[in-house]
Amino acid sequence: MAKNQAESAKQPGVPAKVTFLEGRGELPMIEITTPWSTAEIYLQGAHVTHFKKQHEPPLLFLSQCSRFEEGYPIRGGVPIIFPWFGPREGMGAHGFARAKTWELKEFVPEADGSVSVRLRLPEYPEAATYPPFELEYVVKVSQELSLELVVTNKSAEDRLEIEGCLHPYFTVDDISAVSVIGLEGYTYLDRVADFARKVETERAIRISSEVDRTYLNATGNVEIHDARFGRLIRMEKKNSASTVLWNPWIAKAQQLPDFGNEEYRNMICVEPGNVASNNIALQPGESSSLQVKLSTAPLA
Ligand code: TA6
Repeated sequence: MAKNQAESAKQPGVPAKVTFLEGRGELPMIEITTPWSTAEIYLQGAHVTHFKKQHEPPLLFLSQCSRFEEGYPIRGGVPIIFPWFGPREGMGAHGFARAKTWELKEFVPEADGSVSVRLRLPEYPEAATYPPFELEYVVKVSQELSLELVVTNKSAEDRLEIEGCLHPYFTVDDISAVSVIGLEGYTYLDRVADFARKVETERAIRISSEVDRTYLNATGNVEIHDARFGRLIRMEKKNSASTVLWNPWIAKAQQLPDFGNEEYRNMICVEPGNVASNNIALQPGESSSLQVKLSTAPLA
């Protein structure tokens, strides 16, 4: 992997570093090192593929079988789902933003040693069926990983209706020792039961089969407790009315060409967004900012 040493943060005494290089599949990638953590962002999809705090397992799961090819979504990390969630006749699932090359607008080494990277989705033909919009993404790397997806309706007269979601794959030691807390009481669409509407009754959700649930009007924060890693992953979110919970389990894992048959054991997706009946409608000039902060702590 050829490394071109690029700018490094010029904050006296703050060893933050931003390097631009060719990542896997020769796709352009940004490598970030802060005093607490490392991260990687591919320009394809503005895709955060790696975040790891020192002395901890990686926060994000990346499939060993992921393809790194232009136009093909990367499997793992944090895919950006926009402007639609789920399958769509004749088009890629989860919208086109994750398969397109984004533009790096700026990176800002902060005085505290963290680094913020701002990216923008350029105009692409696939967006022609929507009113003109601006889509920007800010990734802040520190002891935590903070993500903000901002969509603005640039039309002078048309309403912009979209679904948006951040689709993080979290690394877990073994899914059998994981519980998800914070979704109790919310109504969800159960994709594995033909999108039946159900109410979550579990305070601590355990995974022992395929789970694919869209929790609606679910504005609360979520925790993932990983008993084997002894780690708690906290997801604090703002301006997100939906949370999607997904683990493919055995059969679905075997159907996914870019996902290892056994990898379902080491990942879980908890996805903050605004999807289904929580989709976003913006009047001309309006913006919507989906924000999520991902942090970890020892599991008491
Ligand atoms: O977020 C859950 C989900 O919609 C699942 O149904 C599954 O399809 C997953 O996303 C992955 O989608 P992808 O298009 O990346 O294979």
